[in-house]
Amino acid sequence: MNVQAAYKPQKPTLIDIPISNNGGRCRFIMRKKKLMDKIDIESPKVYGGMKTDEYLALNPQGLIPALVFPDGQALWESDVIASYLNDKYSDEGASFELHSPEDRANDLLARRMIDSYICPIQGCMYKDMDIAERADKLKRLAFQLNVLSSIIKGPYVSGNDMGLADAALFPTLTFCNVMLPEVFGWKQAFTGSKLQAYWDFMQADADASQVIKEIEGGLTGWKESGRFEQKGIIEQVANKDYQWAY
Ligand SMILES: N[C@@H](CCC(=O)N[C@@H](CS)C(=O)NCC(=O)O)C(=O)O
Repeated sequence: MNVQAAYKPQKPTLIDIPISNNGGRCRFIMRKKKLMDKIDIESPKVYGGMKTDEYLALNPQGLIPALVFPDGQALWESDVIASYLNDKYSDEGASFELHSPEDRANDLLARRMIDSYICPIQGCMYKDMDIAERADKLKRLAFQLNVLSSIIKGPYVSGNDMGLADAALFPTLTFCNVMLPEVFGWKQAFTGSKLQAYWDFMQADADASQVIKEIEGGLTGWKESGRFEQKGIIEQVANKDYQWAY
């Protein structure tokens, strides 16, 4: 899509903020492929925010991340950006290629789990919503995390090789790992044993750990600014007519 925007990137630029889990998926690939000098990262503030006409001309969904180019083109949807980076820079840095149709299918399934089932309800951990909706979505999140656990082959999502699903999963798991215990009182975020082992494995990866720190930093900011009180979440969770911990 061609746009006339006041902000003109000098090189391919990921529009993103550190707390973004969908952006974290792209930032991990950028780190693994050593693209940090080739691709800039800018906040959507350079367009005045995500809902301005300038930004909506690039990403009509008004969401981050987006990958914008000096010629005015843009890509959006983190899975699309991740696939593009893997394709465009296939010869650089780490590989995300998997070697059997079965492993590739499992990788795609895990990415579908994140994009179609988990990210659409993750807001139950931190967005405004009424108590019944939050409790229902939290229950669904607990179920989906267990489904996710069941498809992990280990040590990576699809076995011995890293795939694009590995970039997709751990940033969202970071949200769960912080907020499910701290805000909703879970004993541990990952009750599925394969998911816990997977989380431990990814946390030990230096590049993943950088992205995890970026996201955790944003979540600490939310906590310190009183977000969970302001959104009424702490008050809702005190209501024991609903189940909050799984
Ligand atoms: N399916 C989209 C989801 C993008 C998305 O929801 N991004 C969040 C940040 S991680 C966002 O922009 N939220 C702002 C909002 O909901 O207004 C993707 O994978 O890129």
